[in-house]
Amino acid sequence: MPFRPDLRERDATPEALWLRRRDFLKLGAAGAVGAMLPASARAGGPEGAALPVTRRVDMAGGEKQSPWDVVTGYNNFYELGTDKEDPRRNAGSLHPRPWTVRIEGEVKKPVTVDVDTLLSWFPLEERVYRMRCVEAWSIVVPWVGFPLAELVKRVQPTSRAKFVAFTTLLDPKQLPGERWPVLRWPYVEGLRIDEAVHPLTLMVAGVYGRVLPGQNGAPLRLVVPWKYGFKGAKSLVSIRFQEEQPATTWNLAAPTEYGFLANVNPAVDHPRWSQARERRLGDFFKRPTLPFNGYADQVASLYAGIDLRKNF
Ligand SMILES: Nc1nc2c(c(=O)[nH]1)N[C@H]1C(S)=C(S)[C@@H](COP(=O)(O)O)O[C@H]1N2
Ligand SMILES: [Mo]
Repeated sequence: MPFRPDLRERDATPEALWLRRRDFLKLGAAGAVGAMLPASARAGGPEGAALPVTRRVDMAGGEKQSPWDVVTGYNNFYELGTDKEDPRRNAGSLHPRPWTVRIEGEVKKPVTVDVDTLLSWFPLEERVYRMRCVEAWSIVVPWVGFPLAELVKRVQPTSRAKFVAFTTLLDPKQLPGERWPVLRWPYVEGLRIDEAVHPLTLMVAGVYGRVLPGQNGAPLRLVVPWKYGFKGAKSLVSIRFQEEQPATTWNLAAPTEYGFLANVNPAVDHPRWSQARERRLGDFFKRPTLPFNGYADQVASLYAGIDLRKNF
């Protein structure tokens, strides 16, 4: 499949259709039609091993959480396919355990560690966040994870650590989409160090109290709720501290469309569509998109003096 710069826009609206199909499957699951569907196609509630959660915080202003079926069935994870229902269908090829993560680069205490050992170092909390995709849909998700700041404290960055680079697994056997040059693989993302240690920045290992499904980036992924969803790199194998600003996958693919900061900004349109409004999956009407996805009071000061039109 050749690289198509419009690959994502074609997905910008048909989620209404997708949701109707899910409703149909839900109805069908109760009867004979449901019996014929593979388990993966049946709509249901949270599945998977429960995670020990020590604290629950609602950071979505009491908004209704998006259903499990939507959070785990309508995904962007191009390594598992480019259609929204592909990642759930194809997640079986990804083996998130055992799994090793490297914490490396400009730190005093680099470590290569089994993901469950890493998770045992930190109390896990549930954080309900609004999530805004660059494609102008949004969801409300009860993530389970720990603040990246806690990990940063533990590995002790050197004074040269100005940025953090995140790298997804490169293994076409587990992530078959990597056989096609849709994007450059592995998927890479990055944050400034001050963004990385911001208390909202979460390393996520679960959702809805359960261990993260493959399609959501098991066993460990990044979540930065004031930025567009593409910053949240999935299925991480490396977290590297470095002096230089890291390359990022969507910026490499289309630098005029996707910047490094990628802060949610209703005032800066994508060159091919407006970012002023968004559709919460499941809603009929669109709603206005909020600056920094509604987290401006907590993060706007990080960008004081920066022209956010130029630095989109
Ligand atoms: N490795 C990897 N990470 C990724 C992506 C991807 O294609 N590959 N898609 C990104 C995009 S565009 C979004 S909106 C979020 C979606 O996360 P979710 O499926 O858990 O909602 O994952 C992000 N992380
Ligand atoms: Mo996205």
